[in-house]
Amino acid sequence: MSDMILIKGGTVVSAEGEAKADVLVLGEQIAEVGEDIEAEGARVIDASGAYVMPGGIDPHTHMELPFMGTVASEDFFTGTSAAAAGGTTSIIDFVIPGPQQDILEAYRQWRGWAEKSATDYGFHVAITWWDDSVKAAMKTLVQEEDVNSFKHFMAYKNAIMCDDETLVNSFSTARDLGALCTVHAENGELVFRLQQEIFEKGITGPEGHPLSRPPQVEGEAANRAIRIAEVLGVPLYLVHTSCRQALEAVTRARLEGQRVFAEVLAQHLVINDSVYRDPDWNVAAHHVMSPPFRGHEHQAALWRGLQAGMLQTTATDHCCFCTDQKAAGKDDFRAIPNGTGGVEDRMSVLWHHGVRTGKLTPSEFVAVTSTNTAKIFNLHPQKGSMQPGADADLVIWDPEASRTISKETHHQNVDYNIYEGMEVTGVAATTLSRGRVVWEDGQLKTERGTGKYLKRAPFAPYWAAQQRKNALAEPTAVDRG
Ligand code: URQ
Ligand code: ZN
Ligand code: ZN
Repeated sequence: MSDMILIKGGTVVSAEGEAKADVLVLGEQIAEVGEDIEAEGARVIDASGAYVMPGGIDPHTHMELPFMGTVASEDFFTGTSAAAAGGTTSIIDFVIPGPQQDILEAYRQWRGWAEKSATDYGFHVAITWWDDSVKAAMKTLVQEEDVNSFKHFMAYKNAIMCDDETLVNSFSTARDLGALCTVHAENGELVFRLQQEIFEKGITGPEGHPLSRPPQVEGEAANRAIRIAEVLGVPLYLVHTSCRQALEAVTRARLEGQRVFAEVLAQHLVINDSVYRDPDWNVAAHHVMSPPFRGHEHQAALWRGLQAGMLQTTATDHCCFCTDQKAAGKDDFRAIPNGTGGVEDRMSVLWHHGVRTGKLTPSEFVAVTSTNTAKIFNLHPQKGSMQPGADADLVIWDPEASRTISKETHHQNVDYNIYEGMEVTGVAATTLSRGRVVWEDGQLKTERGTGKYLKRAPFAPYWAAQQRKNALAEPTAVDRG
């Protein structure tokens, strides 16, 4: 394989804008972006009529996650390969230690599993319990393992849920280390109570799932996490924001000057809660994820939030459980493993429903699928950038090609697709991962183990210091006038 690739005749799109330009890739990096580049001996890829963009970064996946008594069906090789087929070239997955499990041991476990990845990957590490050893482990992770974000599940009581004491301890430790705190915002106590009440009423099927997790439950937790972060002076990132109430909490905080970021999942934008009323139990169960799919009012709010920059990133929360795994909850919706897939489809779904409807420009598409994530998680400009010197994680995007999403043709290791039958225009024609062609002509060319661990340095101390200063501002003098 040539280690010099010249992508000719395309329109280069970055988060800053777009222009007709060629792109020269040397080895693993972008060497040059400009007009009429010549490079003798290079493999030439014709990109006329196509966009050349940074590969997608999915900041929220769960490959081979042990969860709710089973293990997610997609592993790091199949998952990163499927991602590449859809134009996504990096993922940030989650290390999720069990209650009382040694954090560093869990981290090493996940690093081992991820060695089979075909494209680059990083990790957020979940803080699921607390004592001094956890505090010490957080320091080791930031300073020796280049992890700069920690995850907190405010739901999943009696499993991985964090109470407020753990949140406060972890948030303040993260602040002192220059790390970003991320949260799954749902009030786990309320979910637990509502699940019991709904089940006792005789509602045992998947339709009970959204009833037990109404938007208020997410809004409360989002607001609580935001206010805890405000008092402690630490930047915060909300994963899978799914409803108006959580978005309003984020918007309020951002307008008050707080450093709060929020992610939206492609599936929450385009699939609504009617899926839980599907007469086929399996189809309804396939959509059991948390937070659940919502009504149109929420979807419209999420699109507006994305357009307005209140939601900065898009993700998938790719966490696949096959039909027979979902069947564990046949008689009790509380036992249906929570999770849906879509790592392969995010880019096409967002292009089709976002760019082609005029909600997003191509540059905004790049921002919300790649560059913003790279910036928020300190991967920029190595990732999410078209600058010389950046990793050549690129997608040659055919904006006019169409495909019908289906389990019959997808590359994800799961026996259904939540977007089944959706026709999308805008597809990844060719994908490069650090200069290697991993997807072209409808064929995957990924290799097991070629992905590299993404080191993410901590943030500059002023990030948190500024917020702390704001939070603890000196009281102003009494106005006696
Ligand atoms: O809550 C999550 O992000 C995980 C563990 C996956 N499942 C889900 O329903 N979102
Ligand atoms: Zn979650
Ligand atoms: Zn998740």
